[in-house]
Amino acid sequence: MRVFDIPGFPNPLRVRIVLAEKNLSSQVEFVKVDLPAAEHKQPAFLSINPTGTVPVLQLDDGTYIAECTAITEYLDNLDANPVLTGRTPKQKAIIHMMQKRAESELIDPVGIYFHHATPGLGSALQAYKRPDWEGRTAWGERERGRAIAGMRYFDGVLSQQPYVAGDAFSMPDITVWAGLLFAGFANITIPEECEALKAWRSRIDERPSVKNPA
Ligand SMILES: N[C@@H](CCC(=O)N[C@@H](CS)C(=O)NCC(=O)O)C(=O)O
Repeated sequence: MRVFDIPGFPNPLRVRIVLAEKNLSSQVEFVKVDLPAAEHKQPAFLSINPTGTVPVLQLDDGTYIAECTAITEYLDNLDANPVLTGRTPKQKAIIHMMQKRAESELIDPVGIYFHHATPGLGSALQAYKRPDWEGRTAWGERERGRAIAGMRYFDGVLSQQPYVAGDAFSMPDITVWAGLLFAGFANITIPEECEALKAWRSRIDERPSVKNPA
């Protein structure tokens, strides 16, 4: 298998953590995509992922799978022992629900703020994402508030249970963790009073897969 990504970036890390959780790191070859140079907006990359984002997983038969959720589902089920995406109908449904919230209420708003209210990854990429770039947009600014509201939501969840989808670590924990990492890059800080979220993050920071992703 091959993974097209760039090391250290939040969404690529989601898949690299999954690879480490599933002991698959040695089975993957990484192909670096130069995001600041907008390589992912050129025809060659768009032909493998029309959305123009990383990561993308390439299977040995040539199939390309984009979107961290889909890649995680695939990797988690390879050994018929899905520990990150649920086994029972109820587990699967709750994980899916929290996964959607982790994206729509946290990591996606952070990404919009980063690319539409800050210089993001620089002018080469802004030429594709925001050809009219002049500075901050009201839309981008508003997403900052949505990301902070998302942090407060997950703080409430984590004050009631040890992990985002319940009693066990699963895919949405990885997504919320990556959302907080991305928020740090964008200078969005976790509100002081979100003690449960901060304590959870400290615990997740210590997981072997997070300390040593693929
Ligand atoms: N929903 C996508 C998000 C992927 C994403 O936004 N990746 C970032 C890297 S952290 C990216 O490619 N950004 C470049 C861009 O948006 O132009 C997924 O789950 O894979």
